[in-house]
Amino acid sequence: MKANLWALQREFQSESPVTTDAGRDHHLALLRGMLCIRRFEEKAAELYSLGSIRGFLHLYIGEEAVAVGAMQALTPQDRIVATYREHGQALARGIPAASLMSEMFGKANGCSRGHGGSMHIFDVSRRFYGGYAIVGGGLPIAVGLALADRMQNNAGAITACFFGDGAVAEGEFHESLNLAALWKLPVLFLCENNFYAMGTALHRHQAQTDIALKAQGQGVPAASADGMDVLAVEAAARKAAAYVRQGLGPFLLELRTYRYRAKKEIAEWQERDPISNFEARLREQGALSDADVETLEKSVQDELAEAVRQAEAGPWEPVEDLTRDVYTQEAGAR
Ligand SMILES: Cc1ncc(C[n+]2csc(CCOP(=O)(O)OP(=O)(O)O)c2C)c(N)n1
Repeated sequence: MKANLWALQREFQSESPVTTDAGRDHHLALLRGMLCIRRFEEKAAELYSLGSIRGFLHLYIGEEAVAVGAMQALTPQDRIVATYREHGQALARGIPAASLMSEMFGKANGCSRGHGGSMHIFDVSRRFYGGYAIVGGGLPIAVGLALADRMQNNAGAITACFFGDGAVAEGEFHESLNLAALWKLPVLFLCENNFYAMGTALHRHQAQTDIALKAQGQGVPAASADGMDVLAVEAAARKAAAYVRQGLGPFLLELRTYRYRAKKEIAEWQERDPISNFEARLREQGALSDADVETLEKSVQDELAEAVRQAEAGPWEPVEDLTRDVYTQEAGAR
């Protein structure tokens, strides 16, 4: 059994991840998805500096291909657990920008009624279970959700768990992978390796920097893909999700990406920017014109302008709701 798992892993790694046979509409949807995240984050940074958004704000600029590509492999029945840098996953999952922006303003019309803010985006109707400020905190939650699906016979549903390379330093990472493998639970672990735990380089906090190898140590097959290439992410995520869906147990996909930070590195990584590169590729194929780009930009700008309008106009939570969701309410009290 194990031998087959490692063979699957090699197959992932030797794959040349360039294209899928998806049509032009699909490609434009991927591009729009990434563009929407980029523009949303730029807007959020601006509104943060104006004081409209307070608390913490962790942006996803540069990593858009990971959220958008991976989300293609998931169905509405699947569950998603993310980190504190989760605006991208939330938008890619279909949480409306207005609901997200209102949450970041702390307004009652936000998806977590303004109680969560940027790091605690939650939307049960879309099976989006956070948003965790605790590094690695989402992994055991994901394993628990997958166990619940197993116990409730929700065959075919999988739980996708996004986490950063910083989380592999946590005991929870090893404990979660071990239990998921031991009980063959349907968890798709998605490691967004941007090579930094916020500001600490991977090689400065890990003796073993090969994350796929760490997964193997816990009996979880793993593979790596180019997280700057949305089609490569989609292809790898589809394959990994199909494996997990068969009931063979968890799989870990490491997506190598970059969040723009150090000046020297920014220049190098910007050449691999997931949006401008994908745009250039579609243009080369004659699948994208200037007019298309203008239309996409305009539709994203309109959507975000409306999101900000709703966030600004949204009501504050009434004082009476201060303890709501803190203590159990009596039945019918809501
Ligand atoms: C359990 C825990 N320890 C420490 C922290 C402080 N902390 C906040 S972000 C961070 C690094 C996280 O790195 P990574 O998961 O790679 O995410 P990135 O910021 O690179 O997206 C740390 C250690 C925390 N939030 N939770």
